[in-house]
Amino acid sequence: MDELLQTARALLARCARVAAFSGAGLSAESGLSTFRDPDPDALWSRFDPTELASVAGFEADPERVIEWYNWRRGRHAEVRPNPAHFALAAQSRLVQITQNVDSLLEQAGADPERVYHLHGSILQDRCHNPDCAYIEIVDMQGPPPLRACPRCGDRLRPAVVWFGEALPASTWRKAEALCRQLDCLLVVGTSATVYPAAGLIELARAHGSRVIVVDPNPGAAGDLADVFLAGAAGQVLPALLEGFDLESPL
Ligand code: BV8
Repeated sequence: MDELLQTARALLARCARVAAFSGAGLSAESGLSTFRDPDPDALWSRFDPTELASVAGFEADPERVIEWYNWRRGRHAEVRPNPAHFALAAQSRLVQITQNVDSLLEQAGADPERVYHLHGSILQDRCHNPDCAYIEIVDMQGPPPLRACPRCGDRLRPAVVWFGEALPASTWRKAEALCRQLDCLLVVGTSATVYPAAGLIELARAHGSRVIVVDPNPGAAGDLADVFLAGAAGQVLPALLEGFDLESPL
C-alpha cells in the first residue's frame, strides 16, 4: 500500500484541477450501512429498493416508506463524521460530488456550496407533487410521520432521488461540467453501479482526467482506476491528502 500511496500522492501533486466523487462507503466507518456491500447489514440485502426507494413503492405504501426513511434518519442522528469526511473537508477548495444523502461532509466542515448531493438529502422533506416546490428541513431526532403538504395538500416525502426519478438538474449539470475539466478525480467508496452518477467516472476519463479509487473492494470503479488504493476511506484518505491544498475548477 505505501508504494501505491506514494504513487497516488505524486499524481495528486501534479494535478491542479481535482474533485472528489463519493458513495456510501465514505460513511460506512461512521456506522451508516452501505447498499450493496457483501455484508448482512447492507440495505439492499435487507430491504427491497423497488418498494422503499421508488415512486411506485411510495404510491403503494407511503406510510411504510416514510417509516423506513425515519428509521434511517434516526441512525443518521446517532452517527458522526469519520476521519475520511474530515480529510476531504479539510481540502476546503475541493468540490465533493456525492451520492450520499447524509450531511456528514458538511458536519466535518465542508462548505455546503461545494458539496453536490446528486441523490438529494435525507435531512429535508419535499412535496411529492412535481408542480409544488414546497420543501422543509426535518428534525432528525424526531422525524414526523406521513403528512400533507401545507401548500398543496399532496404528501410530503424525503427530498432524495428515488430510482426512476431524475437527479436535481442544476446539481447534475454542475457535476457533469466539472468532470469535463479535471486532471484527477478521487473516487471514494462507491460500487459505481447506479446511473447516471456512475457515468461521471467515465466522463472524467474521456476528458483526460486520471482516476484514483479508494475502496476495500475493487468493483466497477476499480476497473477505471489509474491508481487503486485497496483500503478503508477512514484509514487511507488522511494519509493520501495530508499536506495537500487541492482545488476544483469552478
Ligand atoms: C434515472 C437515494 C431517469 C435514495 C439512490 C443505465 C444503466 C443501467 C440502469 C440505469 C441506467 N440509467 C438509469 C438506470 C436506472 C437506475 C440505475 O442506475 N439502476 C442501477 C441499480 C442498475 N438509475 C435511476 O433510476 C436514476 N434515475 O435514471 O431517472 C430519468 C431521467 C429523466 C427524467 C426522469 C427519469 C436514479 C438513481 C438514484 C437512486 N437513488 N439513493 C436513498 O438513499 O434512499 S441510489 C443508491 O445507490 C444510493 O444513493 C447510493 O448513492 C447509490 C450508489 O450506491 P453506492 O453509494 O455506490 O453504495 P454501494 O453500497 O453500492 O457501494 C458501497 C461501496 O463502498 C462498495 O464499493 C464498498 O466496497 C465500498 N466500501 C465499503 N466500506 C468502505 C468502502 N469504501 C471505502 N471505505 C470503507 N470503509
